[in-house]
Amino acid sequence: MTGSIRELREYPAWKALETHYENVREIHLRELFANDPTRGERMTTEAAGIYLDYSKNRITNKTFTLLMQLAEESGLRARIDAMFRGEKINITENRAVLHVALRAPKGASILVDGENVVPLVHAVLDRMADFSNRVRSGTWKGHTGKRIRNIINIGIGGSDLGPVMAYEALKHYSDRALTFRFVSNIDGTDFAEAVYDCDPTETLFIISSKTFTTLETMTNAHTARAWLLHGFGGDERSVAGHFVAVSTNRGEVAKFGIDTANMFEFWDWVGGRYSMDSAIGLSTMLAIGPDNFRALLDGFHQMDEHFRTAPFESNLPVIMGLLNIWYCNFFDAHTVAVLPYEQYLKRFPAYLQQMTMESNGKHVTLDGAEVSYHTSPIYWGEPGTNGQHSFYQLIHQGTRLIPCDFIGFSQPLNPLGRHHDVLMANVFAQAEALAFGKTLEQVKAEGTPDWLVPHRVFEGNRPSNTILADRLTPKVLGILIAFYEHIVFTQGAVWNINSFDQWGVELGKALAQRIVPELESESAPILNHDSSTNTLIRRYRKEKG
Ligand code: G6Q
Repeated sequence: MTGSIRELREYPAWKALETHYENVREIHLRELFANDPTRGERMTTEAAGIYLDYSKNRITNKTFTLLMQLAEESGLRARIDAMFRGEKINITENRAVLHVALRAPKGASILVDGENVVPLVHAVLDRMADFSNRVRSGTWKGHTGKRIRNIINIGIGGSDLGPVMAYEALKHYSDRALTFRFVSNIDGTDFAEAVYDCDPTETLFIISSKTFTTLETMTNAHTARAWLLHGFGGDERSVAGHFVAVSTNRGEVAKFGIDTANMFEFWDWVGGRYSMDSAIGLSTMLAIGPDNFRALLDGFHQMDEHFRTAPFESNLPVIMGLLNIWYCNFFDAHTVAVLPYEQYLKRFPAYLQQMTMESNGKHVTLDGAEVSYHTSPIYWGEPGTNGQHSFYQLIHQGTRLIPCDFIGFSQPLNPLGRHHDVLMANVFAQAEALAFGKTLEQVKAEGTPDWLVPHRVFEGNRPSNTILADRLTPKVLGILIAFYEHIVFTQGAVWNINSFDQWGVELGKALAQRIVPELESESAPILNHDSSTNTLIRRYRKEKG
């Protein structure tokens, strides 16, 4: 694969960036803007309904050119093409990576092992639409003939975070006659609270699990089954009207007792964290209806096409991915804050945490060699303006460099007096304050007593991107998610890592399986862990009563 032969740090562009960094690291954004009055218009780009202002980054024209050169040298173009062609770029699991096929229009052709998968995708979408229409209209009845009022998605990780985020993000478009809940945690509280006020005769469970073997999901699914049966006096026939499954594993679904006619399929070439636009999005479709779901997919597809075809210099995800590399690998920034100024996007940062960090939190290259540079930064965030009254202090005046992505919309979904103008004023003000700060002279000129002056200085020069779209519609949400998916892809390609496996979650899972019987056994078990783990287990056993 291109890029795997030479060590990243040996690329001419990387070496040039190292030298260039030393020349530009001290340059202040104040200077960059003062020397180029058109910077704020020039360093912007727009595609698929997204306007990106990247002018408040610590870059010059030369930085931009070198980053583009880095993308070329690391074989990004070939990697993009390989993904869209359905090549098995997830080499450690020998799988294609084709979330882009989930939103390809009818009539497109994407081959996996010689089979066009696009018709399969559309067949499942049509079944999902039919099912959603029946539930939403009340034609689908529960066991006692009542219509469904509560929908509970049981899943975890990629089978939960996307559905939760999308439900919250698109609540404005959802059917308010239906209540949606999401159970993920094996902590019994999650399930108990989800069903607290639900009537089993009006409740539908969606068991969402690619493998249908995940410990948390299967435990919650069995608890849900028991809860339902309890409500129906043990009548096993009730399961059919109240359980559906989303999975790749027909055998396990049948074993659980769900009629496979009520199973919605997806495929091993859809990674969990890239699956919210597959049948894993069934809860989303139930909430917003098939037409809105198709608009969401169309949004994804528009960004896919932009990523696939646009020259790197105007390619939104490529630019953003490279800027992240600039800060992560040259400025040694450890994190990226994603700050949506849109209350409906309150779970978007949590969703991005998995997408970015599970994808690019890797320590070896595709060849298995230890990397000699940092990979994924830590992604985190909260909606604005709430974050401003909490952690923004550190971003403005702390000792760490935290590049920020501000996300805002021109039109509110709930227009209320001045609210939206004030909200957006804060987006622009925060980015301005971070970039330009407030100098010692300015603070003094305000008549601040000398002893207080240093506390009130903002050094500025803190980078941010401002991402604007017109309105949070299903389509725009799709565009935004695909935007970040391809940012992650760009980073992973340059770092020459596999963004599509997640072996790092295995060890803890295996150790937990070993410890469960040690906690449950009647008699004191022989413990062979380290002294800390042994002591913790003994203390827990003693105290749990
Ligand atoms: C995502 C991961 C992981 C996965 C969950 C749930 O990319 O693979 O978060 O989605 O572990 O897995 P199942 O869908 O198989 O239950």
